[in-house]
Amino acid sequence: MAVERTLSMIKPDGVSRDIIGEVLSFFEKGGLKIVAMKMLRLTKQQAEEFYIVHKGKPFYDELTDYMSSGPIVALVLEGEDAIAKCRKIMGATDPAEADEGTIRKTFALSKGENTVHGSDSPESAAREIAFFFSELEICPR
Ligand code: IDP
Ligand code: MG
Repeated sequence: MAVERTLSMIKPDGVSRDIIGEVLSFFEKGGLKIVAMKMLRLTKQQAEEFYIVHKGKPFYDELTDYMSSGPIVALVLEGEDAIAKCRKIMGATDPAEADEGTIRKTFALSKGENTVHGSDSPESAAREIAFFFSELEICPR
């Protein structure tokens, strides 16, 4: 296992329900360190670019409408095996299939409005971190 970085987001349903702090606690208690963080609202075009790998899928338009519907919090998380660890803490995409004690089981409203994002591979993590943050904005600790 190596120290990795991953890109996470608290999606609009998490920000609008004022559970930012609770979601961050899941990551911090799960052994991941927040090394960068910002709140912003994506435009539809930016959401389409971020989720470009899903272009052509039936949920792409709904997803990018939703992700540009309100503010999100973008995070870089760092730790041993951070990519897999973050996804384990989040739980399955569909909250109905997510394990007990995960963020999505606890908070997600639906398969679409599922509270958090986490990168799925080292390649995605590198692309997604660079989408939101410059190296200067990341604070290793
Ligand atoms: P992930 O976020 O668990 O990696 P992906 O398959 O990469 O899941 O899908 C990206 C996002 O697209 C999901 O988190 C969810 O918000 C949305 N999504 C995925 N599948 C569906 C679906 O079948 N209906 C509605 N939204 C979906
Ligand atoms: Mg994904």
